[in-house]
Amino acid sequence: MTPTITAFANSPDRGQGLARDMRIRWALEEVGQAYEVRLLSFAEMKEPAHLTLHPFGQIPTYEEGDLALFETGAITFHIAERHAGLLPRDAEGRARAIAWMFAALNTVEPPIVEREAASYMERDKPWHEHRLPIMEDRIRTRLDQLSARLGEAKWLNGAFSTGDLMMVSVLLRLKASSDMLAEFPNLSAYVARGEARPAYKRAFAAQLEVFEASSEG
Ligand code: GTB
Repeated sequence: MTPTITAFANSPDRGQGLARDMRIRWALEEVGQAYEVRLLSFAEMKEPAHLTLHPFGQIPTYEEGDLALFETGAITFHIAERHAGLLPRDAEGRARAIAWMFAALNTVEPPIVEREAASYMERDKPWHEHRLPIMEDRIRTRLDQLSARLGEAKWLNGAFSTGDLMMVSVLLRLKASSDMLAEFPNLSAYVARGEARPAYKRAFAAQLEVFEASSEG
């Protein structure tokens, strides 16, 4: 059954691939699963029809027959469990890959999102210039630790996995809004390896097409 995901009809990132539907598109491309996309306006995301799928009125969602999922971690995990290619076959390797996925979402992404949100919402506040270096230090600590763990390895846990997919996605968000990633050459190269994957490129092109179509109209 072809799953349907939701995405922004007008993504604020103008097709840079930073909205979270990109992670799901990438996972589906990695496993070779075709999918459909339902585009939503901001207003539609808050309407009852979408709220039954996503209690917080956000994108992305994932529908496959009777199954409706929200949260990129849960959706990506579901895809990785149902198809070969995103999780190691052995139980311990799978557990480690899943740990990296959670690390991306729970440990690395929060300080990145906090800095980004503050730059939108607190930029004009008197405390912002004092808080910004504190937030950036928090991010740097995580990058430093991640860089030390990755070392010269290609991926975080042997072969490319859902843990890398999520970590690269999170780091790309930082790369789009700061120069911090460039301070860590092995992490920059890691992200570039992710972006070079054919599945990533297909997913990126698909979401860019949405932006291009909306700007033509
Ligand atoms: N924890 C959830 C998940 O992982 O699925 C978070 C989902 C989420 O934040 N969705 C955002 C959303 O629907 C879109 S991705 N926001 C609308 C709302 O909450 O009302 C976040 C995002 C948006 C825009 C950019 N950008 O323009 O660069 C990047 C990321």
